[in-house]
Amino acid sequence: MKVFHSSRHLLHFPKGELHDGEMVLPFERPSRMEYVLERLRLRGFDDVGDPSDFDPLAVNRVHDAGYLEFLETAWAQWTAAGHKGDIIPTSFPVRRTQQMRAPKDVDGKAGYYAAAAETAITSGTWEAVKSSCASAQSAQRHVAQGARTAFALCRPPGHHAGIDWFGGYCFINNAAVAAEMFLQDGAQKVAVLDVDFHHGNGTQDIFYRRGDVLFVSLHGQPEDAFPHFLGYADETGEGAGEGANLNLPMPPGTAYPSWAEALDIGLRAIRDFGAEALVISLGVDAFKDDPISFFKLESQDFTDCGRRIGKLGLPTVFCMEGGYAIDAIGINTVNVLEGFEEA
Ligand code: OKP
Ligand code: ZN
Repeated sequence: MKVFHSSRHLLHFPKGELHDGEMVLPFERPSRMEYVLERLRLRGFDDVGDPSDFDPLAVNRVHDAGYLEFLETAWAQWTAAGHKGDIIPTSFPVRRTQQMRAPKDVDGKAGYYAAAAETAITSGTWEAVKSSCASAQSAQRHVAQGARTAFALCRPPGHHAGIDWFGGYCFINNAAVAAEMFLQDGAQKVAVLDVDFHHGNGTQDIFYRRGDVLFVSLHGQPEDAFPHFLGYADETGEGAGEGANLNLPMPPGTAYPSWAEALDIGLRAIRDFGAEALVISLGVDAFKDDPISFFKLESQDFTDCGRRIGKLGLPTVFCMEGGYAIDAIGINTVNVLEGFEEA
């Protein structure tokens, strides 16, 4: 299995994350990648390469132009305005009951485009974000050219990035970009399966009114878990997208037997939908020791999960999302890939 990864992710390293009322070392930190790379090496995944250049085309099709311009220019505006720390949004246009506008001031603009305040933007964030997306794009191209699968080791992750918002450590929705590229290449129907512990609210936002992409997400129920405001089972899509959104929320303490039942429901939906290609939002924070999640999956469960996904027999792109029990993130991630290859 080919792996795409860029060391340019190192350019994104916020000093802190606002968590439990304190600034802590971000859970989503650069060293996560080292653990995954080391495990890949150990298990013989030695075809690890840099992605080709970032291609804005499909990105412009899933994200808002003003939002992308904000991401690209935010740091220059922030420093020009004389601000000293990282960009951390603090004012938000809540529930936009009247039309609210993006301001010129960068502090206000950061809040306008933010879905949460734990995610900071730093000097190198945009470069890292582009390199992360480029890995997803190269993995998609590799699969579109005939490979069965490829793994995009993306950092920062993407599934909380909506049409015009960042948050939950995400800026560009890598999985959505890969799905969009399969459509551009001629697929009629594509599925995105999100196995990260957190609901992929950004991916849902992007495809909610579209019938060409089925979005399936297994996650901690929104009553109890980030991202809090979407992810309920009755969110099934709208208009042309009606029936093309499947949320499978689960309560605290969920272990593999019930999680795997939900996975099978999701996989059946993907088969029934007639997807020609599959993108996996591969977070491994459903793991029992994850510090910010509440499921109880064991490391060997990730192998079985990969096997079940592999049995679908679809061309499949894996995009790295979350996973914060960092000494296990490599084992759990590579277990999914090995299970997939076995199937
Ligand atoms: C990203 B991914 C702050 C709660 C915010 C953010 C979690 C982002 C998860 N105490 N937590 O889906 O793994
Ligand atoms: Zn997550």
